[in-house]
Amino acid sequence: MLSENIQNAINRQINAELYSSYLYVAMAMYFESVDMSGAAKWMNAQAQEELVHADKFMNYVNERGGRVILDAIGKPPVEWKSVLDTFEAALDHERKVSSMINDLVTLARKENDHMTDNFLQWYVAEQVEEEASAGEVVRKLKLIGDSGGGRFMIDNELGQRVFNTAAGSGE
Ligand code: OFO
Repeated sequence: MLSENIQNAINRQINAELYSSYLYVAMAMYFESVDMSGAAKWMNAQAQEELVHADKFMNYVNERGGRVILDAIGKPPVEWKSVLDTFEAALDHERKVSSMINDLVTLARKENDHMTDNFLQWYVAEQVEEEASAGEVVRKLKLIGDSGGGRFMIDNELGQRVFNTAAGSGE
């Protein structure tokens, strides 16, 4: 059985994962509006991964006999200044999510909840990937600068990303 504290904290995390998905769909729609369909595809794949993250938490709460309580999802921004600005915002967001996962681990350890601690380790590893993939795009965009040709190339490269259920679920 989950403690009330841990159940509440996981419910907040479920909301954060669903917001992440919503945020990345908003970024995808911004990219569509500036004719960056490859970057939009990258963001849509990321949005689907976030749904897997939320789903894994929901399954875990149910398995432990807890109750998932869904809250309202915040409104994401509509516009960003540039492609680089958007990916920097995605990286910042992932850093915030990593810090939330760290806080959850700290809480699980404080309460001696080894099952939750063990479950959360998947997310600890996943956050390394999340920060690395957004960070890699940020670095490339900084190298390319403002050139139209570079923008075309990176859009093409980002468009190669496909949603991978295995990567999203960690299996
Ligand atoms: Fe769920 O990892 Fe991104 O937010």
